Amino acid sequence: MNGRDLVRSVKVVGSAGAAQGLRTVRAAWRRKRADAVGLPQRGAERARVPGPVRGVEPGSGGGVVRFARSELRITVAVNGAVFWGWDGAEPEPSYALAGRCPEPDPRAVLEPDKDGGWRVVAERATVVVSRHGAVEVLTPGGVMLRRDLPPRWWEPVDGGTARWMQRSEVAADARFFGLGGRAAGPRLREGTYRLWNTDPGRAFVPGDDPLYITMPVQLVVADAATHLVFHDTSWDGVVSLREGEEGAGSGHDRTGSCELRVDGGPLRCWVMVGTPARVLHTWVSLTGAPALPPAWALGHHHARWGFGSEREVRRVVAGYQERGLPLDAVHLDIDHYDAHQVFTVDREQFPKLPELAEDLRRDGVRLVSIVNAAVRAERGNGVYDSGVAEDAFVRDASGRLVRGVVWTGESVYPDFTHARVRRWWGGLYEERLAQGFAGFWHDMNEPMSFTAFGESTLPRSARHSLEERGGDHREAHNVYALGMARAGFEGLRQLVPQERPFILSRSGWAGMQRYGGTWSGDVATGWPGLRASLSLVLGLGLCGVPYSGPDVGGFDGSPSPELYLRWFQLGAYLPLFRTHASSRAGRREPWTFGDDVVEHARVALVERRRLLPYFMTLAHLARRTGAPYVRPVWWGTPEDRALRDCEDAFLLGDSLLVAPVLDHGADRRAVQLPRGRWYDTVTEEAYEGPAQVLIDAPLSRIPVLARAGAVVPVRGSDGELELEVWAPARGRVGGGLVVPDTGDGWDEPEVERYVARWEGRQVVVRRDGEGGLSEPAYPVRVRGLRTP
Ligand code: NBV
Repeated sequence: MNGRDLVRSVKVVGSAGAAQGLRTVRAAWRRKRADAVGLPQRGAERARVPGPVRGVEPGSGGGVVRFARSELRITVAVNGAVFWGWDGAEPEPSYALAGRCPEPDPRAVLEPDKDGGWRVVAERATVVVSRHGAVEVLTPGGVMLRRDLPPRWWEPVDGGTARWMQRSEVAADARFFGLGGRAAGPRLREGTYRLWNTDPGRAFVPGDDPLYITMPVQLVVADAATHLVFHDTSWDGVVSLREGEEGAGSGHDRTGSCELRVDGGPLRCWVMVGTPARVLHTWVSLTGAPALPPAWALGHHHARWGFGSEREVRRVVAGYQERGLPLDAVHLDIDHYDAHQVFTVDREQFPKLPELAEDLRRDGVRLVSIVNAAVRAERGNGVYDSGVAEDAFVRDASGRLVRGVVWTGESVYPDFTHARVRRWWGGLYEERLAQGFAGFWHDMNEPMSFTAFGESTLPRSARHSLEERGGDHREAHNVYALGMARAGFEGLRQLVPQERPFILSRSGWAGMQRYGGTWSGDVATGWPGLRASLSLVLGLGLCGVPYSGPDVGGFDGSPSPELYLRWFQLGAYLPLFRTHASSRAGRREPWTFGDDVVEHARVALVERRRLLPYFMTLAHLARRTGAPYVRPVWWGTPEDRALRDCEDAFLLGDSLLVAPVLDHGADRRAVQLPRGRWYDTVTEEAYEGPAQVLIDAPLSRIPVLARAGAVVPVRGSDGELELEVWAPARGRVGGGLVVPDTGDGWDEPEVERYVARWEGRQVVVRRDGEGGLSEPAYPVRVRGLRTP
């Protein structure tokens, strides 16, 4: 047991009593024993490399290159993504892909290259395979983006899964992003990042790694182009990154490097090349469009572990209402369950939940329920009984149910890698809907099991269906939560077909955006935690998961009024805007931090409400294009190297640049601007980028800048849509998109396009539609006119 495990076990024992502590000790031993008998022992291994090339077999979209000891399949798909797989690996089956694998692009052919190698020339990238199995990806102009050296496998002599390693080089100027939700970043500096979804067991800070969502997805930004590479294997692994260095014109550049070591599974990957926007578009065309949240989910949410009773929920909601503070959703945590059991209600403290839900709904507030993955292993618990009848729970190698420990005590885990089990689980949301819940918040689905020592999850030997192919937890672990999200999503589609499901999932994997979003998990209260909140949202967005946000105020402890406010101000510009905290933490209602904070929080809440049509538009665009709402400042200008290193500001869509205050005591801050004119949205002062400018950031607000020419849909004081237009620079044309949607159904509103231009001394806005230019149907307000 290492020091950290000890601390964790002491914490669990201390917080949940001696009986629970004992359970975690027993569970840890059980896990150890199960793995001792259920896992193949690591014996002698044989190392292997592909060896020299022997021949090729051309096929549609590419073909197969044969080597002495392996073979490499390369296929360019019609969406422009390039697939390659060693040892016969094909794109399917895959948990990441949405539906069927895209068709091969018949224009891409395998042709001989110099020195006995081969290449495939496609529209957006050229792939060159050397005669020893190195694979290079080049831009169409021939600039090298990535060079994967020949892989290496270690195979157990007596059969079984091979481990493998792949080392790659990237350009000296390249920067790494992605790998799921990481607490430090979004730029991933030199270090080792693990690929194993993990509850850190305590509130986390930057540097704690891994966290709940890991993904073998790297987005690499370099002068020549951006590329995304996805190694499609769900097995445990580590990625070691080292950024390159440029020799300041000396010609001695050091390339960046990446080394991926994985415990098993196929060695196969997808690469897509282009601009960041193009790459993300290709990525979601492969792994699925991000689910569209219902309009209410883009408002403000208040969550709390430990409301404890209906009365307390009503009291907090009334607190918002009495002060005229906008509120759109309230989340109930495990304390509203009967003895912490999922899909139950504590009837004493929450005797009339449907009535409460209805009352809140009348006031425009939705109720969201936590949904835990583990089920208390006890006869008489309806979910357990029906799950046993359905044979839904994970078993060990000898066929016994695998038991873990969570708040409910000894618990079992549904096997979400089986379609039948997902259907059964999805049906259980009927009970939640009957209680009046409108949204769902999946927790503890790494999956988590409290443990006195060792890993806080299921034994690696635990058996899973893996869509009836059969396998164990080593392969199923990282896709467990993805399966749970799918179960919830598909269940809700059946139960309430007219509504868009709302699901947050703490853990997940590549493709999770198809079913919903996520939140930070237990981010530590403190300034470093505030910073981590932004890193997570940005990083996840670059992996195709655009909807997320932190626990505003942090999960544990008590933030100072200043920290709380700064967190609140940041949260107001993130897709999920939710205050939440642990049952042991201090209060999080804005009014508990004093009069100034309430007034400043009110400004943030009112501004969020005003921006709702913009957020809704961004949600629709994310679904159609994969572009996250929250983007690094380099999104549109990745060639601007100063921006690549900027981690303390972000673009909200195309139009706004948000510069949160992340430091204690700051009342102004430096902001790195991309090229073009930017207006401070409060003072209307104009700045010209690229530049670094100092902007006031009094406690009452964080700097938000609007791009000159932007057309931003906002909610006017009468609640109707208005266009806020920021004057283009003279001689320039601006514009923006609007997707008018205020609902939670499946209507497909049209994307409206607007253009803004100077006509004489006026800025004029027109809708650019099928029949040409027309007057907008909404009121228009032009701002930024003071600057010539
Ligand atoms: O359900 C309680 C908490 C929840 O408030 C939090 O948001 C999750 O990240 N949950 C973790 C379980 C905590 C177990 C220690």
